Formats: sequence, structure tokens, C-alpha cells
Amino acid sequence: MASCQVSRDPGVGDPTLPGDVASALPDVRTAIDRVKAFVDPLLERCVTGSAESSDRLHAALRYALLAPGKRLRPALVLWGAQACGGDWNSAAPAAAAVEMIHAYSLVHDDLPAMDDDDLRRGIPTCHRAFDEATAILCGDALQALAFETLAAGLEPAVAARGCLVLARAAGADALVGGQADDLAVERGWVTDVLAADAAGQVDWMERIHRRKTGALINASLELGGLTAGADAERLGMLAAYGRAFGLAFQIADDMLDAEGDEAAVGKRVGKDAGRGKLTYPTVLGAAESRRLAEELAARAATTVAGLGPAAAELVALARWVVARDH
Ligand code: GRG
Repeated sequence: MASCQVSRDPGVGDPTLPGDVASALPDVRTAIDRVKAFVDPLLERCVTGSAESSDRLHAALRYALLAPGKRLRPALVLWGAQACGGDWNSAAPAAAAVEMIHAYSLVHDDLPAMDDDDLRRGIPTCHRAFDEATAILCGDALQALAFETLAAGLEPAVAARGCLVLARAAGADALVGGQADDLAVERGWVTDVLAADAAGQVDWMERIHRRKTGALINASLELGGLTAGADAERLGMLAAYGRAFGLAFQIADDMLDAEGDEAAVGKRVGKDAGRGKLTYPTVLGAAESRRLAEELAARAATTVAGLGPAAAELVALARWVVARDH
């Protein structure tokens, strides 16, 4: 498949960005649609099944992986690669792999033992559409498939490095650990954070989200950079972007839970407050949460603007993430 060029809307001005980047900012929805058009057929090919497939599990895998998500993490892989001079085809296995880890985490997060949700991406959650045991196995299989996809699809040295990056991001000190600590507060297994002042609670939330949401976002960007052969300086810029973008994304997610529209968001909203969960709006208030998210998004945009017009999608995404309604 030929490398996919993302269209740009010229004329969007921003005095904080270099002129060549500000004048090349694309429309994010159009850009994300192009990512979906590139990634969804790849995902489809990864879950065609075989003579050895278990019918029910295979149906659950397709259901969870091909459900209509935003494909933000694949976008970060592809746009990260592009920003470092790489092409989408070389980054394609990594784009598919991060979406598999993400899809698995959503399936397991929705389980009765965790968030107990019945709606995800606008459709019944995997355990509702199938059953709990199948949903657990589906998540397990998606996780293994992610590493198979990386190992089989990338050149060996990049694959080895990529598997390490993804394993760390998905592991006990990152995605899983962040989820464990989030549950620990919600279930009352740790209580000192509830007695902490606002600054202490913000520190705790950052520590959770850096791992639960941020690690996979950063891994997506790093994988994109690796497939493009990026040097340490460019990888560092992607990492700085990811740290600021990831937190802005999480704050926006908290705001959507507090204020968003269920039909647009595609999942139940208002659940966080009902469970006494620590969130940015509950700790900082809506206005300060929005200000912080906007500051972080602006920081993310400025960080990668130095990579020039090839990073225009990343810049535009950072600006969009705080304004999104889903
Ligand atoms: C079960 C190990 C394990 C981890 C679960 C992903 C996760 C950790 C929990 C999901 C709950 C949540 C609201 C997380 C914060 C932000 C987030 C990851 C939102 C979902 O990502 P989007 O908005 O979803 O990119 P789509 O459906 O568009 O892909």
C-alpha cells in the first residue's frame, strides 16, 4: 500500500507556532478518518481467524478490536513516524499492535470485577455482548496478538526494541499498575490520598494516569519514531509531546465523564462522581481543569512544532484533544 498523505487546511494561524507549521495545520477529523481508513483494514486482516480458531472467541476478538474507536493510538504511531521522516507502511504493524493493547485494556476495564460497564464505543461491552469468560479470554488473546503483530511485521532489530517498549508500557509498572492503583483508591485499599490536600491528590492522579493512560500514548509515539529510525533528539521531542498530550487527554476524559453527552461519548458518563473517584474536575474544579488541559495541550503542540510541517497532525491533535466531545 502506498504511504498515505494527510491533507492539510492552509491558513490556520497561531502566533505561538512556526509559520510553516501554523499554515499547514490539518482538520483533525479528516486526518483521523484517514488513519481509520488505513488502520481498520490492517486490524481486520489480523483477526481473519484460522482453522484453529475458536468460533466464539474469534467473534469476540473481532467485536472488540474492530469496534468504532477513535484509533488515537495508531494515529500517534503513524503521525509520530511521519514527524520523524518515516512512512506509514513501515509503521503499520506498530499502529495495529497498540490498538490491540488498547482494545484489550478496554475489554478488561469494562468487566464486572473492574468498572462494570455495559456500554463502550456506543455498543454493548464485550462481556455483555458475549459473556464474562469470553471477554477475559478475548483480552488475553488481544494482548498476545499485539506482540505477534510487532514481532512478525517489523524488521528484527526494530521488532525487538518495539516489543520491549510495548511490554513495558503494558506491564505492571505502567498500564496494569496504573489501573491497579486507580482501583486501590476506589475500593478503599489506600486511604491516605483521600486525606491529602489538593496538591497531593493532583500528584496521585498524575502518577496513576502517567501509567494507566500515558504509558501507551508514549509507547505509540516512540514506536512510530523507532520505525522511522528517529534519533535520540527526535524521540525526546515525541516523549515530551506524549507526556503533555497524555495528561491533557486524561483531564479532557475526566471532563467528558463529568459534563459530556453519553450519545457523543459512547459510554456511560457521570460514573466517576457516583463512585467518589478522584478526578481532575472533582479535585481542581472544572475551570482550573480546563485551564490546565489547555496549557498542557499548548505545551505539547509547541514541543513538536520544532519537527516542522511533517508534525502538523500532532500539533493539530493536541489542540483538538481539549476541545473534543468524544
Ligand atoms: C484493564 C489493564 C487494564 C487497564 C485498563 C484503558 C484503561 C486501563 C481504562 C479505561 C478507562 C479510562 C476512561 C481510561 C482513561 C482514558 C482512556 C484510555 C479512554 C479511552 O480511550 P479512547 O478515548 O477510546 O481513545 P476509543 O474507544 O476512542 O479508542
